Amino acid sequence: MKSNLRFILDKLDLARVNAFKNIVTYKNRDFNLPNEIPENVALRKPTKQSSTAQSDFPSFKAVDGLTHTISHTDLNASPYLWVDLEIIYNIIRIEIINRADYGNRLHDLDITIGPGLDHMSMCAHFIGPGNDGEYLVFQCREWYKDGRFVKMTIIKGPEYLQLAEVKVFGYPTFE
Ligand SMILES: [Ca+2]
Repeated sequence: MKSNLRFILDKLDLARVNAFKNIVTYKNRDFNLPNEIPENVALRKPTKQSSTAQSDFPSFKAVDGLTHTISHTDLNASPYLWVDLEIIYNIIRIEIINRADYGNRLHDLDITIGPGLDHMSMCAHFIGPGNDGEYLVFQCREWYKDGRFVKMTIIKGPEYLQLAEVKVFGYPTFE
């Protein structure tokens, strides 16, 4: 009994390691958080993608709050999708839910953040490839970062960018 339990625990640990092996994450610095829990500030915000494969897969389906709907570009050299949060937020983390199939198309993904699309800087990079339906959590290398736009770009195409959901958690900046 005891050895079976140990085996299960080992498998769980291995699964956890595999799930996070590619994620760049830098944690914890002194920062006085507001009292509220951060919200998903990307939900139903404006989006755009480099192209749209079919009318069933527009970019807004990456932020519609539903995991069974996806955005899906055509085969592009550097396919991208961005979301406009509409105001500047202190971005705490970004969560991406990969498509339930063809998950290995998600790889070499730059996640950039900035006040404008012409002023973007690196938040995190996912080497991948992703697994089907994988739930990925990213923190920016600088732990938190101010930004209005969040952009996902596959930098080693040609590839399709297909996202079930993108969530951005943060607080409005207080200036
Ligand atoms: Ca969706």
